[in-house]
Amino acid sequence: MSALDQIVSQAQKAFEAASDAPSLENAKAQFLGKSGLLTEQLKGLAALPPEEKKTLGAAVNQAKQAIESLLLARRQALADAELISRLSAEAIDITLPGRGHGLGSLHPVMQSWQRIEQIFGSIGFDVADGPEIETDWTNFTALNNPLNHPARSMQDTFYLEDRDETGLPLLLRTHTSPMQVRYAKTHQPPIKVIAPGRTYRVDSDATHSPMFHQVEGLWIAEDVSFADLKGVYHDFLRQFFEDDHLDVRFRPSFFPFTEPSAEVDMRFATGPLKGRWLEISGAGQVHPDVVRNFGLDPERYVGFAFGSGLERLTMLRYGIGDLRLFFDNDLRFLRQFA
Ligand code: 2NM
Repeated sequence: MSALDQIVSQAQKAFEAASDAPSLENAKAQFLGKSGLLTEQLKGLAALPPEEKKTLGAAVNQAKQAIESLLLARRQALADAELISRLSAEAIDITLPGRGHGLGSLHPVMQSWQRIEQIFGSIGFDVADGPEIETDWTNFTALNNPLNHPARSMQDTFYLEDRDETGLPLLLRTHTSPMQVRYAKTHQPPIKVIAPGRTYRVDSDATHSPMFHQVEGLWIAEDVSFADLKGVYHDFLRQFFEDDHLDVRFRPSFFPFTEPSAEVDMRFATGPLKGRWLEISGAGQVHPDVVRNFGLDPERYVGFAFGSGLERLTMLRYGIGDLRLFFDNDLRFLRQFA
């Protein structure tokens, strides 16, 4: 074997022995580098006579090409091996079934909200929706709340630092009645509307949450009476609780925005709570001053209003004993209503 052939086969062995790219580049330097074995051969040519220089030169060049193609082949082989090992290390099993997405479901309070809209919608009530940040006038004054009423105190109402155009601080609505005011001022009688929504009071214990839901109803026309209120509300409760024989009673009470006013109690005819009177709502005939604040003539228009807590209605419907369960986000609780 010629010296050149020996160098080529030495290079082949060195390249084979290189197990990664850096050691292959080191091996390349041993043969093709500045003082590599083949480079030394080329340097040796200079001293030879022209004839020998020509033949030996051609042979050295051939050997160089052979080494270069061995190098390229080895580089490719190492790159392929690297790719294959990365592919198998990063492999994912695309035949595994997916984890799936939970569908989710409506919170029980929201289910009550929808039920109530459906029931009142079926007897011609519109649904009003409006701001949760309210003015002093719509939340209190228009509803006949005197300026010194305790509900207006900072102990009961969340006030904002921003003020309205009259200079009074804005507030988080303490009931949905301001929505009734907004609706009545922008619609002509007969007005039949419910206003469900979030309300806020400075109150937090086992039976009070600082945010809670209310639904209020309002019916204003020339000829509605307390008898209509009793009929509508009684019928609503029977439908909502799916108890056709549920009883309702009205007890005299006081609200600034209604006169006369009543507390509404109900009594199930069936189920675990059967036979016990339960407070469920407040109601009354809308006070003439409030009708006037709606922009209507109280000599011509009368009507009634009522208000109930959605949490309370929902607890009674499902037999839930603790208000705080609604706000804990515990899936074990919520899944029961999915
Ligand atoms: C209640 C009880 C009684 C009520 C009054 C009005 C309005 F806007 F007409 F004045 N809306 N809702 C009302 C009346 C609310 O909640 C316990």
